[in-house]
Amino acid sequence: MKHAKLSAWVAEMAALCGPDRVEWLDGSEAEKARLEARALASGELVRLDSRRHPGCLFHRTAENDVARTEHLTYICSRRKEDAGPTNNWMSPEEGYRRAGEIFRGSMRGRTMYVIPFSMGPVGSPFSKIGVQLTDSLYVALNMRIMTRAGAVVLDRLGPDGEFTRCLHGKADLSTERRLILHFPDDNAIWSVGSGYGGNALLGKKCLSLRIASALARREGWLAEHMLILGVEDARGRTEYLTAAFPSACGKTNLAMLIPPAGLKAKGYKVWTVGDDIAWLRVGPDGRLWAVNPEAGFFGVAPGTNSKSNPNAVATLRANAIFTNVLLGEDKTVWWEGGDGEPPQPAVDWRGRPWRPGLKDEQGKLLPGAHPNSRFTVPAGQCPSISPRWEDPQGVPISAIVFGGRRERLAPLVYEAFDWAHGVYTGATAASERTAAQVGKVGEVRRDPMAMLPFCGYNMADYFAHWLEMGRRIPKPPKIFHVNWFRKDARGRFLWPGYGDNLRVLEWILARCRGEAAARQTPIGRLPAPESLDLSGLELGPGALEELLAVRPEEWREELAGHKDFFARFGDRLPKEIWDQHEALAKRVSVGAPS
Ligand code: GTP
Ligand code: SPV
Ligand code: MN
Repeated sequence: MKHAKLSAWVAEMAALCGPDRVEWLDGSEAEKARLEARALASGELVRLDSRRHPGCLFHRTAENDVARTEHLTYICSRRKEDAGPTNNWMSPEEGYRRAGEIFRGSMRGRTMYVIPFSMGPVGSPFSKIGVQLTDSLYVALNMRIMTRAGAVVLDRLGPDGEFTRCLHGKADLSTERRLILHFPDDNAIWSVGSGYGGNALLGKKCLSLRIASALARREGWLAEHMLILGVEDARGRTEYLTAAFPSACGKTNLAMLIPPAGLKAKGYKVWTVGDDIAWLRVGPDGRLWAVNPEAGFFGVAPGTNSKSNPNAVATLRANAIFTNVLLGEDKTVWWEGGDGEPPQPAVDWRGRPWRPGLKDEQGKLLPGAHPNSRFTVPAGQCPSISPRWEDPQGVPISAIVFGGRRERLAPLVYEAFDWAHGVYTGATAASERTAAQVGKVGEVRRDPMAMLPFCGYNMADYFAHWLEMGRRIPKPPKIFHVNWFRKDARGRFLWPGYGDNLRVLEWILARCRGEAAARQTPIGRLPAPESLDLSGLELGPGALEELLAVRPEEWREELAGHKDFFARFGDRLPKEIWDQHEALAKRVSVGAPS
């Protein structure tokens, strides 16, 4: 079936980029073998040991290209104010011109792959179609894992279906000639000069969050940086929740949680629906329903081991692509916080010889794997994958959880008083910067709904849209805030995290059913002393009190940060956000006992 607009666009982009060949991908197994063989021959990919890592590949990106580059990421809306103060903006004309100059002739000697893909199960009412053009085999092979790609999508698109036009090229991979541009008014994405995940796999953050969030606002739904999981109890009842944490703050781990020994008797089972992105719509029953638009996981490797995340380790047994990890001469891979001993001899993420304990000139320990090294793997291989993960209708959501990485202040968990307060709680979430983005690691920055780098329009309008959604959902989920990352004075985590986080989810879901007890505080409802099940858990002395402490004086300081952040939006910020701000200020100034 011919789609005239699609053919014309591909021809136009090929004329701009000048590839030697244009190849349409069909998604078949034969095609996968062909692409892999080509990438192995060129050295772009390395085949791993077939016994230890069957079907797995290794790739190293350029040293200057190992994380998303937010300072080179732009929203090219027609009007600057529509991008808002938290996004970089460029006019569409300037964007097309500047990126066009970099793209021009950049694919000479290369093949341009045409990848039709669906975000969401093909044919689901939630789903959106994109077509990505790329000169990277690594990107093409990753897109085949992360999305539903190939001929079925073209069939679905028909002769005149809508699709997001996604142009990607490596060019010379220089940061001087790198731009990640979004054109929400044109339903288009142009990304040039990077081969790294979130910059280059355009179905992920670019389409499913930045472009989709703008679409979602127009169409009355939500595109969010959230995992989706189901908790099944001993009686076989499954309840679902979504959670928004910033990059590298625990979404993949929570989505694949294994119940801790102490809760074993209760017979819980956690089902993974998605680990990074959720698209949410109001269902016919008046509840909020969610699908995971992705088909694979692009997860953080360091820290993944058979104790912290056994499901991820099992998922990674085969057919994975590992990026920027340590590579042994024996063609096995390893990362800091991974299982077993690192292979020797081995080369690090920069391609240099590496051994444990190796230090740089300043005496700093050098890691073998980059802190943002990643794996790509089909979601269907995950032992905890939900039987409903590809349900075209999605799953019904009982609770929405916001969170971040905060050493201090934010307690382990609290419940918002209502939807509007929940929106305020999400909008004021903050987190310490991680290695998933270029910049100073550890610095606290506000990251509303974990969407700061991913909202494709003015965040003031985004808050208004969230408030509006609350009015449009007859049976809205309850909203919560969690923080697994509180530390004691000596810098140790107060909460064990990982599997033990189920204890918090248990309280959250019980609250949604009106079952667990809570204590009213100025910031929200916290677990009443005996309402968290801590059986089998040994916390340090005073740890629980500290984890559940709410200190009005600390919150008064935090409120100043909220105010500074919101002031950036000027008149565009919904009045309800200021109302919530004032109400919170009043509650903490009264100084209710902590
Ligand atoms: P993105 O893929 O970047 O969006 O990240 P993510 O939110 O999926 O984060 P992920 O689950 O990959 O975890 C990132 C890091 O946080 C890893 O090093 C984990 O080991 C660590 N981590 C995850 N959950 C917990 C937890 O409950 N407690 C502690 N202390 N660390 C955690
Ligand atoms: C994140 O940074 O939130 C990720 C990885 O999930 S990336 O695809 O690079 O955005
Ligand atoms: Mn993410």
